[in-house]
Amino acid sequence: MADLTVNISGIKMRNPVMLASGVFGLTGESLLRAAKGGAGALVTKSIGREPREGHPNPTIIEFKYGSMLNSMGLPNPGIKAYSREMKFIVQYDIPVIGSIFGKNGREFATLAKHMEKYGVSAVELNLSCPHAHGLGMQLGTDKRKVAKITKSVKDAVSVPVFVKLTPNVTDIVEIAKAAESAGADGIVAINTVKGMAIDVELGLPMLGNKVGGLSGPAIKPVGVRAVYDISRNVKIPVIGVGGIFYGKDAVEYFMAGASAVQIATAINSRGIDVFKKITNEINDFMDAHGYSKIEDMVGISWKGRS
Ligand code: RRO
Repeated sequence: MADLTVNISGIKMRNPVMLASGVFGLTGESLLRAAKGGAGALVTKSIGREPREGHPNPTIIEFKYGSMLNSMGLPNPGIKAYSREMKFIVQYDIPVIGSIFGKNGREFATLAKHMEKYGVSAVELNLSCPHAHGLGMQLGTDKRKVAKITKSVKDAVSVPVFVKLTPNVTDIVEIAKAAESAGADGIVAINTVKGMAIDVELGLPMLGNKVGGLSGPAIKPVGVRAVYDISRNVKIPVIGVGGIFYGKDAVEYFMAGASAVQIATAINSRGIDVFKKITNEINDFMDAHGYSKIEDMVGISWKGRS
């Protein structure tokens, strides 16, 4: 039996398979279900200052083989009301990471302080949602804004600060480096890939918001490439996310340079105990290939072809 525990910037996890930010992290009860399903840590849905309903329906389209296009539009109850969900989940013995979004450094810092008060182990800055006006990737595609927001949050809280990046940029490495220089404790890569689908019978966009973010198996190579390039150029840990459905997908991300992984879309196909399933599959792979700890696999692909 391999050692599956990891320590990411001081956050100790029983396994490296985390719940990614998404609709599954909106309530305390659904976070608990992911914990019982075997997650090593939980990331909340992204929470903002005020309650937000999100974009008009339809907000999710499912494709063949498990990929999805969403434009939820950051629905959330607002940071004050979210204290109820946080009070519920922090009683359990599992790291909770508070995902937050705002429109500038001041707003992010205020949200981070609330999350810290609620007892999170870390905050994750959503600088990458692909379809929200003045938020998410509209900030996260500008390295100066990424640095400024990261620094504001670092100055405001003492818990680790992770920055979640968008793949919808020319050079993701320069954005990751800007976050690192501003004090980020980890990079999370990637958020969804901006996309669109059209109903050819109606001649209309399928999503209420017209554009959305693609997730699931279709984007795994995009995520692996991002993690590979980022992790070779920063010293802080990289958490890989995008299209991980099976243990070998997670192993691919470790070998690209990720120290842990996050799962969201796979819950829809494999159920809420997908975390246990993927952890067991990682363990089987490690046993079969003689790896004794996760670290032994991290970044091993770097020494291959140039
Ligand atoms: O809520 C969303 O629509 C959403 C968010 Br906050 C995000 O970061 N990424 C995404 O694909 N959808």
